[in-house]
Amino acid sequence: MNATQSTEMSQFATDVLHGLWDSPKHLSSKYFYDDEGSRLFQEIMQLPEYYLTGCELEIFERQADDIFKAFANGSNAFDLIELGAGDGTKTAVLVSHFLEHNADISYSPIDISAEALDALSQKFNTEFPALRIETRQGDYFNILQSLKNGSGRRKVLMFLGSNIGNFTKQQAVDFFQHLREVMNVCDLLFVGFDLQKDPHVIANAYDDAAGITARFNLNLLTRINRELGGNFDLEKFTHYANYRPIDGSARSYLMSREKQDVRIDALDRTFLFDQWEAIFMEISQKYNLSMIERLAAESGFAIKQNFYDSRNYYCDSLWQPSEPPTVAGG
Ligand code: AVJ
Repeated sequence: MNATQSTEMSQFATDVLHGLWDSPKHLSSKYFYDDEGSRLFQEIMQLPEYYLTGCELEIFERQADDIFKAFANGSNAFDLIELGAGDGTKTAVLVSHFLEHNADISYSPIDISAEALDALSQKFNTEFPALRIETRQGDYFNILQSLKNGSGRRKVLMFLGSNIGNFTKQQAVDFFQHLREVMNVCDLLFVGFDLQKDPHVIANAYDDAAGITARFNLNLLTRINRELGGNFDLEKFTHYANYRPIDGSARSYLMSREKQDVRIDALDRTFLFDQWEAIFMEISQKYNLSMIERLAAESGFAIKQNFYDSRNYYCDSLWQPSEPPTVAGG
């Protein structure tokens, strides 16, 4: 085990301890993505109920030219930097269009998963042999800091796929303010937001008929069993998701079917569950336009252009810095 893994492990252990000792209990969805979790998320993206991926793909396929013009902003030379790039399938649609139009671009996908990045760079190297691509594995902010005065070229940062949905309001503002700090005034930020819509459509996206989302959530208990020596019995938990139209949040929980004790050796603790006690697992925030505008403004950005799919289910929002960054600590 290398240093990175052991720090990560203790952070995981600390977070699990805190989350299960807390009341109400919670675990963080950022730990969903081990190898099995990443595979299950790929399956989720193929589900008929999970409309998000198709919406963003439609936007990229139909509006690639408008997106290119907005990114280029008069100069077709820029560095594309993608946070949480995953398998890069959707981004490939944009990159392909940009290259066909003789864009002078480089592509830097950043992801926590080395495996995902390997697959991505193989795919991009085959499809786009002339593209300059530099994958970076690890935490967004450490890497971004190093990009700050990188090539001296204009940067277009991308945070796609409604990944922002997993952040609370405050986490989202903090995140975008951090990004603002490493951006120059001419750089751009492109963010994918899932929009508020018929609540049945949203509720079904997080409670699919095939039960893949349930397995995706339960997989975190399997990960705790494997990595922290837990003895969760998956049969004794069931997935529950709901959508609150009042604040636009979809939430998912694992419910304890019965009163039970769960032992986790690495934490040297036993956790008690009441019958039908919940573990809060994930928030997937849905936005409307005024929420997006407010979030941009509070983070030091102005909206340059919004791109919607044909059903108005989803919005890719292009932001430009509106003011000098507020430096943390004064
Ligand atoms: C990867 C955060 C965009 O919240 O829609 C999918 C994760 N969770 N099904 C989302 C997820 C349950 C997904 N994001």
